[in-house]
Amino acid sequence: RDLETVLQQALESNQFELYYQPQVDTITEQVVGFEALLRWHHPERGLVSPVEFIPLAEETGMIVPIGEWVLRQACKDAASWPADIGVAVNLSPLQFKSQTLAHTVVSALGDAGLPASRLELEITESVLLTDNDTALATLHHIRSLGVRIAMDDFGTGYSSLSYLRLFPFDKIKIDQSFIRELGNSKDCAAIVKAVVDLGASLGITTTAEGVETSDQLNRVREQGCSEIQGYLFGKPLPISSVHELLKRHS
Ligand code: G
Ligand code: G
Ligand code: MN
Ligand code: NA
Repeated sequence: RDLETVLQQALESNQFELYYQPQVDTITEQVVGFEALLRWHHPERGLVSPVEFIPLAEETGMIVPIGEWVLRQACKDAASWPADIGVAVNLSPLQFKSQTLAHTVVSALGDAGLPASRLELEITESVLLTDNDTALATLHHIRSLGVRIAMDDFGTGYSSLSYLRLFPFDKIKIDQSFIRELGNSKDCAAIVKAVVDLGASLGITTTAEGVETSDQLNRVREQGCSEIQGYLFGKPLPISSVHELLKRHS
């Protein structure tokens, strides 16, 4: 069977599941939200990483219905969490091509009963690389609903700075590669500091990704990152563990 059929059947037979990774306030160390991360329970191969199947879903176009499922499921899950806890969803460039994305977002929020302010959408610069007039218009429309837009994997692309001029992002997520080297590289520390300061002067908050040690936490806190995400506070968790964690949230 071709890939498209396999992914279609995976979707129809509920083989996809969302895991959630905590996002934590750097100062209070309280959970403020979760990033939804897709998992595929393949009947023969077991748990398949999105690194393996997202590219295939993009090639076949199946990322559009799969992405819609992710958005709807994440909004439904988040609607049962405390009102101060948000949810972040990753979007692929192809989801902007369908021209129905803004409508899908409105519909997902409405069906779940989730206020727009609790949803954040993460995009990489590749969304703005091609056909950026349509993508930009869609992004503006979605942001006008009150949904926040985050730039993911910041610093790894070709011209991240010019994208900050193209669109009023609400959040910058500093790529893990910079955080990993924080303790060993003065240059990485200087880059993280510069991104935080740049964000602050543009009114954009910053999240440090891939924080694994308390030394890294201390460093990004000193540099003024407002949130962190990483194994130090938690790996991506199944929804049952999210509910356990939230029981302790006050
Ligand atoms: O935990 P992790 O292995 O989940 O994620 C690997 C990669 O897959 C990351 O780059 C992440 O952004 C991407 N990814 C995870 N879930 C989704 C999703 O629902 N949609 C898209 N487009 N990408 C996702
Ligand atoms: O590309 P994006 O930032 O959406 O994907 C997040 C990816 O980073 C996921 O694969 C997630 O599992 C992974 N991740 C999150 N926190 C850490 C961490 O502290 N260390 C490492 N090595 N990976 C992480
Ligand atoms: Mn992400
Ligand atoms: Na990222």
